[in-house]
Amino acid sequence: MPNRVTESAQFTREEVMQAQRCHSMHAEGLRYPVTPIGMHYLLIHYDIPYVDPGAYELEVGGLVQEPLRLTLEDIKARPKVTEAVMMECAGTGRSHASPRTVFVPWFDGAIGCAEWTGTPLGPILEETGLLDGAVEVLFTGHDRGVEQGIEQDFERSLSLEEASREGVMLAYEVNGVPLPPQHGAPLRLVVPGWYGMASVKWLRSITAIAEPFDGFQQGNQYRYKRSADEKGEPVTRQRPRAMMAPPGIPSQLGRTRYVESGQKVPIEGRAWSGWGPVARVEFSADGGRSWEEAELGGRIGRFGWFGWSHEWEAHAPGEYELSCRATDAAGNTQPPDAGEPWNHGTYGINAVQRVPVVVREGGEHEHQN
Ligand SMILES: Nc1nc2c(c(=O)[nH]1)N[C@H]1C(S)=C(S)[C@@H](COP(=O)(O)O)O[C@H]1N2
Ligand SMILES: [Mo]
Repeated sequence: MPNRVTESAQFTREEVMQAQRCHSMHAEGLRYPVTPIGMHYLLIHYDIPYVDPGAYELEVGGLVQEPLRLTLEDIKARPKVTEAVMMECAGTGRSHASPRTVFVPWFDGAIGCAEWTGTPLGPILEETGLLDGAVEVLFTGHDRGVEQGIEQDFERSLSLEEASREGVMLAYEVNGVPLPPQHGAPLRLVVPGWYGMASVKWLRSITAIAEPFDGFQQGNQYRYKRSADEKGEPVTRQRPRAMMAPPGIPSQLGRTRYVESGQKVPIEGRAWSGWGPVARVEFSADGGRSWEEAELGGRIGRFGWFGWSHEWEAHAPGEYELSCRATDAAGNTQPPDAGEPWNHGTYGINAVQRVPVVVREGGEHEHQN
C-alpha cells in the first residue's frame, strides 16, 4: 500500500492526531540558542516504548569479531561528549506542498537544536572489530508498529564511513538531563547534519551487515521519488534553511503578526544546512521580490545552527510578507515555493519561510489595558 497523497486544503482526522503526538518547535523558540527540551519537535512513528533503564542492554553484533552487550552504566563509563546538534524532520515543510503526503503535517517547525550528551559511536565499532564483509551498520529501535500494512521494527542503517564520523554518538542525556521517553530513553543515536530519521531512538541493537539495508524506513520511505512505484534516491542530509522568530505580536488564531509603524523592528533567527556551513542569510519584506543581506552570527557548537539578525524599517502602515533564505558554503539555497520538484513523500521541502505582518499606525487600534 503506497503513501496516501491529498490535494485537500483541509487536514484529515489522522493528520490532526499525528500533529498532536508529534509537535513542532514554537517559532518564538528560535530566540533560544539551545532549544529548551519541551519545545524541541518530536517525531514518533509508533508508540513510545517503555524501556527499563536498569535492565537496559544494547546489543552490538553481526559481522564483528567480538559482539558486545553494553548496559547503560557501561556506556556512561566510556568517553563522554556533549554537542549541540541541529535536528530537523525530513517531512519538514510538507503542509506547504500540494499535493501532500498524509503523515505528520509539518509547516516550518519540525526543528530543534539541543545539546546531546553521550559517547562517540566510532570507537565502539572499532573495538568490536568489524569483519571484512561489513558494509553498513544497522540501528534497530525498541518500537514496533504496522506502517502501510507492513509490521516492522523502526530501523535504519548508515555506511561505515557515516557511522564513524565526528559527532555521531550514542546519547543518554539532552540539555543536561537524562533523555526523556519521547526523545529516545534510555539511549539513542544522534547523526548531525542528517534529517532526523537517521537518529534512531530507543536503541535496541547495532548490527554490522553485509549488504546495504533496504528495509522499509530506508528502501521505501525517506526517498525522493516522483511516484509511488519509483525507487528514487535516499533522503540524507538537511537542505539549507533560515527561519526568523516572528516579530511583533500575533493574532491568536491565524498568527498574523502586528507591529507599529515608524520603527526599526529587530529581526532575529537561525539558519542551518547539512551540506556545509551557512555562508549567507538574506531577508525580504516584500514577499521575496527584493532581498537585503542579513547579518550572519556565530554557530552554536560544531553541529548546531547559526544565528542571524537584521533590522527591518517598518515605516509605512500596510500588509507585508517577511521572508528569509539561507545559502550554504556549497552554494545550495532555498527555493521560493514548496514542492518544486515535487516528491511523493513530500520530504526535504525547504521553501523560504513566509511571515504575514500588518504594520499599524501606533495608537490607532482597540486594545484592552
Ligand atoms: N526508534 C525510532 N527512532 C526514531 C523515530 C521513530 O519513530 N522510532 N523517528 C525518527 C524521526 S523520523 C525523527 S525526525 C527523529 C525525531 O527525533 P525527536 O523526536 O527526538 O525530535 O527521530 C527519529 N528516530
Ligand atoms: Mo522525521
